[in-house]
Amino acid sequence: MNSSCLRNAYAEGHYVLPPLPYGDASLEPLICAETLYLHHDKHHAAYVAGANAALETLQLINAGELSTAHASAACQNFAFNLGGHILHSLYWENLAPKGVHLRTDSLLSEAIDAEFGSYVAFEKLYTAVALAVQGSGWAVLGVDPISRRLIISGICKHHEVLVPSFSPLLVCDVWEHAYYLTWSNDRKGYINAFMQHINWTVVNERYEKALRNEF
Ligand code: MN3
Repeated sequence: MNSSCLRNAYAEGHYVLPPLPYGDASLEPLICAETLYLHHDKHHAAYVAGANAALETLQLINAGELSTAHASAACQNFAFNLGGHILHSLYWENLAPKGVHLRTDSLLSEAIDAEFGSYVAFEKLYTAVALAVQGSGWAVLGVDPISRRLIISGICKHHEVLVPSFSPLLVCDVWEHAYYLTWSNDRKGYINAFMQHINWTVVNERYEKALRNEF
């Protein structure tokens, strides 16, 4: 993982909810203030609490104070909740109130052109993947750790259909709680608006760190 926001997601032995980098109403009309408040303060907070609870269960098993019969469920809970904590931390940071353009002389811009042909082609594929996620999940632009190439992939829930060691650069939450109050069932409208609010400076920094294997 390669983002500075994750340093604010853990403190003194516990996962913690990082503050939003902007106010609740900053992403209107993409995301209404009520959605942003509920999404951050309730949904993301619940994943933080769930990750801490699952970690505590695993520590009890490790200490012999709880049966190993609980291990499978604890691992599932840990992956789901920590996955949610990580993805949401990345999500808040890769959005900006007015969006920040991708510099055409940036490494990421060159890589997008090389991999997808053009920014427009990238946007089309990313949107298609985000629309195609079945049920609740995420669209992710990331770096394959073997080829170092850019890949667009979908994630089911927070932790399924996930490539190990894949470095996420740009994540879009397509769970209904991310957009339903603002966009109703129009997921495509939400994704199109999301594309206009990306903080490409942050995404390019993540790309450069991923290439340097910085975590
Ligand atoms: Mn969410």
